[in-house]
Amino acid sequence: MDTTYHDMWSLTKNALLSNGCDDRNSAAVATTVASAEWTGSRSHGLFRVPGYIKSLRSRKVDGHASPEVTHPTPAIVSVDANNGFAPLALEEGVEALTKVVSSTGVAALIVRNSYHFAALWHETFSLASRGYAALAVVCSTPLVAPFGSKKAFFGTNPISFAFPRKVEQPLVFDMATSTMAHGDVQIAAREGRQIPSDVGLSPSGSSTTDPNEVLDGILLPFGGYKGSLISLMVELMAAGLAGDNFSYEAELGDNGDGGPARGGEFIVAFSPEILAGPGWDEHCAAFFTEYAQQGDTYLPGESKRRLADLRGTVTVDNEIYRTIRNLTQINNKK
Ligand code: NDP
Ligand code: PYC
Repeated sequence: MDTTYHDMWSLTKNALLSNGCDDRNSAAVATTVASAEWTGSRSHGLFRVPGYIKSLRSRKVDGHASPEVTHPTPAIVSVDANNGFAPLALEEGVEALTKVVSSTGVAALIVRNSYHFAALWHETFSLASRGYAALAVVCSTPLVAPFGSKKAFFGTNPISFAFPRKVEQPLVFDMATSTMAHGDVQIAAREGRQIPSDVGLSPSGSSTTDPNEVLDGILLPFGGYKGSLISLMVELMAAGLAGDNFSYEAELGDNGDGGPARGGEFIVAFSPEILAGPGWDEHCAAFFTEYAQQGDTYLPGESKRRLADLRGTVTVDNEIYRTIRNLTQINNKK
């Protein structure tokens, strides 16, 4: 079916509100979900709403959590999400980080005690739209076998990087460090599609194109040992440096409700104006021009242009839409 940004936002917000989430948290999650679906990130759009609701119903997540922002040093912003969903903590953290990095040139944001089920580009894109380069990482629960192993140990550990441009809209990329995001494998299974043979292994450790076998087995890191090392780095930044759960620790403490896992997020922001000095934009613009001339290259972030105009519709999965509406109605009848 076709639907609008505002309809997806209200659908998500009402579903969360009717399952015990307060207004601020529901609105922050609804913005994350609707923006993802609107810009084509199906694996982290409406598809995730039933999981958010499961974690409210199991009382794993506090839908009324109020994040606390502190500044351990002038260049560090620390946000305790207080057992809430990540989006509200990130909204407040990014606001504080923006103020800090404008004078320090480099600044870090650590979010702790949060439940993360989202795409990361939201926060890096927001920083780059205000003139700062940004790198964000998060880990989750064991889904991916490190290179040399056949046992899930890493999360799908995404990295997002965004870079500002004065005239054009920012460059932003956001990618799982597994060959395919777990959400996309789940969607392929639901739609009865095969997946490439390098995405994962079956429970017996053999190569397969059946997404259900990969969901029962393991995912593989992209790019062999090199991707595996980047995933290792994500664990160390998002858990080791943020002082929160590694993916394996998140699983040990999880109640298995199918919702997001508890953990942290680590973001570093950079001011090109302070680091590179005046003229950084023209210098980088020339680089992007050269990049575009190298062949059939693509500068990631084009999909985010849709956020500038929320008119029109997108096509969403009927079943997911109905499921979310039912999760709202069932609870309203209680
Ligand atoms: P994709 O493989 O769909 O895309 C990865 C990136 O590559 C995008 O930024 C995309 O840009 C860019 N890109 C695509 N094609 C090209 C090309 N030809 N040249 C250059 N760049 C290209 O992402 P994933 O499926 O790996 O991840 C999807 C989402 O899942 C991410 O938002 C991620 O944050 C989220 N995720 C969240 C997790 C969590 O624990 N919270 C875990 C894992 C993933 P563009 O957007 O412009 O198309
Ligand atoms: O799609 O890989 C994924 C994922 C894991 C946790 C949240 N999203």
